[in-house]
Amino acid sequence: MRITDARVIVSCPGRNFVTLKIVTDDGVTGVGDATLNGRELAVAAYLTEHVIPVLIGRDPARIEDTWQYLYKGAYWRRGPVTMTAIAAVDTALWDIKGKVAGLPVYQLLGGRSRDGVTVYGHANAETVDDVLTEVSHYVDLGYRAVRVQTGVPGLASTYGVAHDRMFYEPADAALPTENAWSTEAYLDHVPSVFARVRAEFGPGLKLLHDVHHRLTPIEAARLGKSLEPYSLTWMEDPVPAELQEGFRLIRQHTTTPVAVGEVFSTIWDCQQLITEQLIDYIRTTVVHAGGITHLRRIFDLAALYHVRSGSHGATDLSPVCMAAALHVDVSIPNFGLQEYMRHTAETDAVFPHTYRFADGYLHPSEEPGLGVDIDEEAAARYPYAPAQLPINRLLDGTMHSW
Ligand code: CS2
Ligand code: MG
Repeated sequence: MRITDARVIVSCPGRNFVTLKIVTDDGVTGVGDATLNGRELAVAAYLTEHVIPVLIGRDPARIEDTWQYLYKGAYWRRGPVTMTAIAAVDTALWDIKGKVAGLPVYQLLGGRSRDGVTVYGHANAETVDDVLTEVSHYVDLGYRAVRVQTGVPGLASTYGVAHDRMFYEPADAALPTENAWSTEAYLDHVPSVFARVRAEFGPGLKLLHDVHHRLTPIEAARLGKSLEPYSLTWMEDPVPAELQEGFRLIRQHTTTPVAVGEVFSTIWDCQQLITEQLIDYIRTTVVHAGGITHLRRIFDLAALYHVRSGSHGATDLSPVCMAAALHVDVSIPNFGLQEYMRHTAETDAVFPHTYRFADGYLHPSEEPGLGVDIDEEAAARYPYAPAQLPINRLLDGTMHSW
């Protein structure tokens, strides 16, 4: 069997997605998500100009060798663009391998370790009263876990509070919109939000919160300590994670579990966080951390150190990524939670898939391969539209993490 063609499909059904489709001489095809929010065309060019030419003629069954070829062969290693491109190839090759074997990919990863993949929803609203209504909505839908994000009094906008409650898309303009931020106002506000939510919904519901890279370690320690009475499942991205040792300071002060990793692209980005047990959940994903092959390595390292998976699953990760993620989630021994921001109907129409939500779980496809594809005719109806993520400044104008 040989790879005879590969093409990059950029489509914008409500938001931009980049998809790699690999074609073999047997006619079997595979797909991989290559979407990097706000930098989509960088990955598309990397694949088109530097990867696809070396794929033609290769044996699609040699997934590991292809991964090593693309990783070591680039000379310039790691980073989100390179690793997203490698991820797309890897994912498409696993799709092909499953189709050739006549098995859903999770069967090639060791089979089921659980009956379903527990997912979390996204309750968000400007006010606490409104967010209570949103939490109730997700509980009624059957979710066992809900992320809670509200506005911050005195701030015009903040991360995680969407215009459309169900579908959150932060890349909202061709050039970055500007947000203003006050850590003091945020730290004063958040504990009261979770006091209300926990009081309303009791101890059984898993509650999560995304800090979105905005604090210093000591500020994160203060936040974690203030949230301990409300027993969160995790506090996400409390600080920018370039300084992995910085998490030691958080650990010294609070038992609120920490989840990090959606912006990581390799095992080396989180090696110290995992091996020093500075985090409780690793949020790396199929699309941004080198595909199924590399993600399995990260989760296997994590399993040695009591760290569970908590993969990113926002709307800017396509249904191709979600389909692949579920095959990993359902099979690994140290699964924690899977983020599940629902895609819009127009996105789902471009990416027909057979994973399904039921009773708080997502269930992977039972079809051979990943159980997802891209409808190229439908995709062509949605041309690329430039869109970038916002930037964030402190009230005095200082650039800050968004
Ligand atoms: C967020 C994302 O889902 C999350 O946890 O961090 O919404 C993130 O902001 C986007 O994926 C960025 O494109
Ligand atoms: Mg996040």
